[in-house]
Amino acid sequence: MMKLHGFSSSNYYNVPKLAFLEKGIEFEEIQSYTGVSQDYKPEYLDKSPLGKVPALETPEGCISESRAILEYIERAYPQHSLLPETPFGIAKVQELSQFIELYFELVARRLIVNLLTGTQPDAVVLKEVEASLSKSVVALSKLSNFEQFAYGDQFGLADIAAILNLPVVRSVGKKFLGRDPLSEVPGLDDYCMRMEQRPHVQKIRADAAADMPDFMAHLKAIYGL
Ligand SMILES: N[C@@H](CCC(=O)N[C@@H](CS)C(=O)NCC(=O)O)C(=O)O
Repeated sequence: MMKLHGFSSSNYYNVPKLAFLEKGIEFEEIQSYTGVSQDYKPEYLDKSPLGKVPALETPEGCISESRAILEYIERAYPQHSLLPETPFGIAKVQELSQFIELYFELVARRLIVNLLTGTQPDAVVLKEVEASLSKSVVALSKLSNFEQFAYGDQFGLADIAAILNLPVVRSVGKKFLGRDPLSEVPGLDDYCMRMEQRPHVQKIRADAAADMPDFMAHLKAIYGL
């Protein structure tokens, strides 16, 4: 059975986890927290060279990077496909997924430490984050109207990207910008509410909430946060 290494309050870990759940593939979860180095669980570096979460242990070896892991899962388990049938459709789903990760998640991530520790962000960084998110919000509505799913008429990889990578943007917006930038994207709030009703998304959220105290304790122990 595939072994998925990581922790349930990590959005990146939850990307392949949700793909496995939606496809109905059995997998084993192996808890691995961040902070890996030569001094802390160095053996994990053989699974994920930068010590990042997630890593997937397959019978042929390990794969790191959530995008590569998704690619593997989709090809190894074509049932309940998470991609459209046409080359154009596949590219559009990848475009949207990458867009959400690069221009929303990675931007908001700059303030994650402030979010977790309750500290005020650096004013320059905050300004940069706000400017980037404002631009991305306008652009996102050109890629999806979020009418039914993020792309097309069935649940897929773009939904996984949206469901897992956008919540941090809301949190950062509400906490540090005094507004939720995502509410400015037409259709997105209703779409998110619909997605939250999906049973596997609810499992992801419940597991994340259950893991959070342990993850916070880990951060305190390893980084003194
Ligand atoms: N590009 C990576 C990003 C993974 C990532 O940043 N994961 C976080 C946890 S949510 C992590 O491992 N952080 C620790 C670190 O960057 O050292 C992927 O898609 O898998």
